Amino acid sequence: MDVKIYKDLMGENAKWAAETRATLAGKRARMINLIGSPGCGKTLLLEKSAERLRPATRFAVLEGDVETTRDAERLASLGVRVSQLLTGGACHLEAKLVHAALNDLPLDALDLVVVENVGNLVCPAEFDIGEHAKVAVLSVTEGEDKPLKYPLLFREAGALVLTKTDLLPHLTFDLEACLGFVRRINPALPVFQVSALRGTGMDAWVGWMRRGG
Ligand SMILES: Nc1nc2c(ncn2[C@@H]2O[C@H](COP(=O)(O)OP(=O)(O)O)[C@@H](O)[C@H]2O)c(=O)[nH]1
Ligand SMILES: [Mg+2]
Repeated sequence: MDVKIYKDLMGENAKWAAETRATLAGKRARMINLIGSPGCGKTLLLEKSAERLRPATRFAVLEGDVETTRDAERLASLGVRVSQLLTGGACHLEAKLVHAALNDLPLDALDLVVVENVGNLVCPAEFDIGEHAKVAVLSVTEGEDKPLKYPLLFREAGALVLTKTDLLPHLTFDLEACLGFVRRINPALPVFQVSALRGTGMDAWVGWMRRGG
């Protein structure tokens, strides 16, 4: 009797993530993977980081989205080298797609590759794309309890960027409670409190980016 085989998709993903790690191993370039909810400020953070990274840090962006090239166009208009990765419905970037886009980059001429993952606090945290570090991006408008409710991302991350801090005076967001929840899940996680809009906290964050996680 024939036996049906169902392929382990995560296993396939792990294989491509390993390929990417092998590609990056011999290079100077580091790769970081920005993960956060839709609208938490990932693209504005990148736009404002780009101004500070240049010209000392040579970088490229891989923009993950379900549909549309809007975010990539925002960055391209600033002169940033950017490729758009469209998942066609999937809620996260898979390692195979990232690997293909990475291979088309001039890696020898880059110090940093930044991936903006599909806006989602859950799925992208489960998928290794061969990055050096995942970065959790959480805006203060989302509520202080999100690290407790979505712990995997905060456990997996190498840094947390807490965005839109300029809005704190208008919100009931409990900053100390949020930081306490984060420490409970990942005590050593570096936290960068930033307002990309106002520029607050950007220098410390961009310093971390330069080191590449
Ligand atoms: N007040 C404020 N708004 C911000 C800040 N960063 C992003 N936004 C706004 O939040 C919305 C979503 O930003 P975007 O970068 O597109 O988020 P993404 O979906 O995570 O890429 C936009 O209206 C931004 O102008 C910030 O630091 N302060
Ligand atoms: Mg975006």
